[in-house]
Amino acid sequence: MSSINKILIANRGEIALRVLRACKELGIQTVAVYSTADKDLKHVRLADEAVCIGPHPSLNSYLNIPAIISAAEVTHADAIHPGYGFLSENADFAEQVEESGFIFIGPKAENIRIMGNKVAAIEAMQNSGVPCVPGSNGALGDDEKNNIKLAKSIGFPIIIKASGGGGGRGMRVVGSEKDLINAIEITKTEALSFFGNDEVYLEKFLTTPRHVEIQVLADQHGNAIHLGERDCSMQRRHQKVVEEAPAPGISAELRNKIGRICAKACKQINYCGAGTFEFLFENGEFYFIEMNTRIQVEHTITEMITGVDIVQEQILIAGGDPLSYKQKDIQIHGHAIECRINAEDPYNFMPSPGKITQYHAAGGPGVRVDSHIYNGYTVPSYYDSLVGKLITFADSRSKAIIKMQNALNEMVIDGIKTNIPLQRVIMKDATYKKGEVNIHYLEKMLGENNS
Ligand code: MV4
Repeated sequence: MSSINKILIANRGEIALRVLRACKELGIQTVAVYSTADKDLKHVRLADEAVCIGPHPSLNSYLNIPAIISAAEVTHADAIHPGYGFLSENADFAEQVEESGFIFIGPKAENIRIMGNKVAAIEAMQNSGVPCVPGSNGALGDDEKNNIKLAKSIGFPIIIKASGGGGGRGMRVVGSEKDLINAIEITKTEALSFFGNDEVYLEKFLTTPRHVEIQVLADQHGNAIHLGERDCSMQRRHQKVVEEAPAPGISAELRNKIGRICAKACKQINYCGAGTFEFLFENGEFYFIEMNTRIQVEHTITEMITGVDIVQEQILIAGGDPLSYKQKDIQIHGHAIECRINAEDPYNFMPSPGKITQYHAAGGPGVRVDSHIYNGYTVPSYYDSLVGKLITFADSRSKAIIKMQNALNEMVIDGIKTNIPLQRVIMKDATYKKGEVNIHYLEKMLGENNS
């Protein structure tokens, strides 16, 4: 039985509500923490206790480690769930949570630290048999001749990435030898100022990949399973817009092959909790790029096709329970799509905070809405613009798309602008319907084509 009786939720918005619901279903008491701008959040009202941890700037509240740990102390919480963003992949936070006598709902600090350093992450994965992009296999040295030789042997175009980066920050594509040395120098200088670490590495640049990621779960007893893949190629400026599971065109055989490799890698590095292996997928091959050590926004679609409550599993694992499922218990059924609903202008993407005057959520069989908004709620301007996730589930991809078209038409959010009109366009798009979208598709469709 789990040693967790009370969880502090160190996040806000829809994911805080998602974690709160998981706690309630497990019979676990909840503590909400909130900034002064967030006293009206839905999960704050539903939590057993709520503690204001500071003013609206994230640095003074949701990123304020002493304030969060103090809130856990005064409420006698047993564990802290970090959600996504904020402190969720901060190894120092995970360490301080544990040193203060609380359970961090996530992997050990050491694993978070390794995955935060992309050179170390790739090295660990390569040693565990995960396929990686051909590249420098480590940080670049100072020898210019060596670096040119290396790039030529990989073949242009190549991409230079900062070891401290990730999620699209600190990268530079180089098309030919003449630009290489200068690009390395600029990327190093930027990396030092952005991440405090000037380590950079080099990879073959894949020109038209899809973004396909594998969800894993691992417990403290050496068990690890995979829950299949998600396709997250529909993105703009490294912000995912639509995700789906399973990925179009990936066979059960290919899924099981890459999934087993990921689960085995988890065991080899003593990984624990939920995790995501991010791959680029091109010409039928997977290339590892990064691992995320947190619950992700798009975990919902994997839940729909597997029936596994990933947040509940995170909590049970952190409490010391073994995984509730063996690999053979995991079956993939049907198809799920998630449309992210953002408070933003659907044409120029400017944030659109403000008061929601009318809210009617879509519904019906196979429709899931994960959102914290309600009639009269004011979306603050200080945080990211995600106000909800609309998820549909059906027995085929084409039926899930039709369900999503109808659900988007049913959804009413008045008083602010949302990207629902853009999502309606995407769901009618012929290339999307064919399942032939790569990571550049949406920006091209929008006429932006900037990368
Ligand atoms: C790449 C790549 C092409 N080739 N690496 C961007 C985010 C970060 N996770 C890694 N990224 C990329 N790495 C190689 N060797 C193209 C991207 C990339 C991308 C990846 C996933 C989703 C969206 C993207 C958008 C632009 C570039």
